[in-house]
Amino acid sequence: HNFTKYLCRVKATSNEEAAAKAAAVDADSGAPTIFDKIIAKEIPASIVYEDEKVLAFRDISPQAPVHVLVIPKLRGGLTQLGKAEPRHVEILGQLLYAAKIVAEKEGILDGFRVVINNGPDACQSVYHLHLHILGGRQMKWPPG
Ligand code: TR5
Repeated sequence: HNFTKYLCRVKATSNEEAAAKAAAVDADSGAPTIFDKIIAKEIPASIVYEDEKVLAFRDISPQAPVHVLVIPKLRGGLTQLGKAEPRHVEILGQLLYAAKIVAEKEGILDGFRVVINNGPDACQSVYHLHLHILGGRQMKWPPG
């Protein structure tokens, strides 16, 4: 798991890459993540928005002046977008709408980015589906 984070920050050798990807695949075990503890309020988070279905809180390692994560509260939930099924369509819409509410609250409606890192190749590090809402600075394209 730590290896994946390393890979996603620096250029790694192919051996390291293979190990990191293997670790990341193992990471999607469906086991509870740190985000379940945030939902349960067992560990603190800087909450920006919350309703019955979703929770939005500030990223602990912000990559922009505004960096908020939006997650589904559902238990036994979705670990990554790539595992979504038809039954998830409603929550997926709710997450995206919550992204708009967060952008509005944070005053970044003039420009913000919504990112979902899916799986090892995209440097997903927490296997509980989450949207990154980034803004408050000029964003660049293409992303890295
Ligand atoms: O890499 P992906 O796309 O999976 O995004 C996971 C995000 O979770 C990263 O941007 C991390 O900085 C963020 N993160 C990780 C932890 C954490 C957090 N954001 C808020 N609070 C957190 N706590 C308390 N613990 C974390 N391990």
